[in-house]
Amino acid sequence: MALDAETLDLLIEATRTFVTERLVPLEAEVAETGVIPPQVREEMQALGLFGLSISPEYGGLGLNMEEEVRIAMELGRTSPAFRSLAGTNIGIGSQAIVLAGTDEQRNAYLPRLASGELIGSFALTEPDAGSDALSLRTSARRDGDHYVLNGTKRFITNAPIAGLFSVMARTGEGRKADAISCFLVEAGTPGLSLGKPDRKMGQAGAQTCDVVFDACRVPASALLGGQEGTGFRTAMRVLDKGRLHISAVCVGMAERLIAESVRYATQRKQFGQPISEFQLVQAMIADSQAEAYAARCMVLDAARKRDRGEPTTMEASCCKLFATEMVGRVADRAVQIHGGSGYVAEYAVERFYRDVRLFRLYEGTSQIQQLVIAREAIKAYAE
Ligand code: COS
Repeated sequence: MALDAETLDLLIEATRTFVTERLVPLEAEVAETGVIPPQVREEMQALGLFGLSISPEYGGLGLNMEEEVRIAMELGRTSPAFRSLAGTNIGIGSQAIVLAGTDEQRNAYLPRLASGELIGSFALTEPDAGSDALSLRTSARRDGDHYVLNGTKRFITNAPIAGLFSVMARTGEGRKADAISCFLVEAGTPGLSLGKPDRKMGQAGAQTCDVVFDACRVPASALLGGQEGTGFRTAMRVLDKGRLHISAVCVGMAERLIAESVRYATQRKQFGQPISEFQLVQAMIADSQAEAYAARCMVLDAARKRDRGEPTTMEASCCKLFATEMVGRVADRAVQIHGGSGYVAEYAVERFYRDVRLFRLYEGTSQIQQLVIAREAIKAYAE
């Protein structure tokens, strides 16, 4: 454990209280306006949520993976937009620097990412390179002491508020990992511009847009780790961790959906009794509970394995596949238990049903997780 048990319990408790008392009451407003009130960001900063996974050396809490997923489960119990605000700093927006940055890069950015003063964003996906990340086209051409970036990144989480982008760009030819490098590009660099905010099916308040590089010049010191050709493998390692974190968020959301379902089912009466007394409703609650518990166990097991320093590429994908599909089924049952009320915006489950759809898509679709799992399993069992 990176924290002693008592401190971890206090942090979990503080996060739970913050979620329940502060964030849950704001859910409807954020869904309506698409804006998270600025004070919420400050309160999340004060709790240390932006720096969960960044070492104390740089001002973070330095949680290990088990500790991080336990906090992510708490954050999962409310609208995913809140988690998303700190999510890139905890995960994909900081971890490339943690894993592969030079000392100068770590010193320059990690303290401000850990405090939440700076928002980090991860720019891998492109209009023609989604699941097939190796085929990305954004280029970085060396020009003396600089690189010049050209290309478009798509669906970039937190881009509208980001101060720093980890950008995967091509420094070589061909569909191979060695051809891709990672650059740390600051917002405001001439040649970097943003598209208009995406209008999404759900997760209002979580902001995404295109990031466009048009002859964007960055100093050679912006090359992550000072080494060309390592960006793709770093991105994959970042995603191995991110997929576990997202799985934990899905566990928290599933538990919230079950709580909403039980609350409704015990209050709603039909045929002269609460609908929770009907076995067909109970079956839906039972299936959701069993599946959420299975996902919780998987995520904790994979996180502990990662903390022991063992490879967890396959386990992370197993968790991402199971937990994201699971929460989709749980949300569907939650709407079913709510009946017609589950289809109207007054009830949280209507919104969560739309929100959770994204989990099966970002940080690798379910189909990409299947592909990774199958490859790793075939390798392991063939040995
Ligand atoms: N950790 C470290 N290195 C990894 C890795 C991992 N988890 N996964 C792949 N690599 C390395 C491979 O070892 C390989 O290196 P070598 O060239 O030295 O052999 C290299 O990266 C290329 O990998 P691979 O040959 O497996 O590439 P493929 O195109 O066949 O598959 C997938 C790569 C499909 C797994 C990858 O593109 C992917 O995850 N796509 C989804 C992208 C995604 O999640 N997007 C979400 C956007 S970010 S929110």
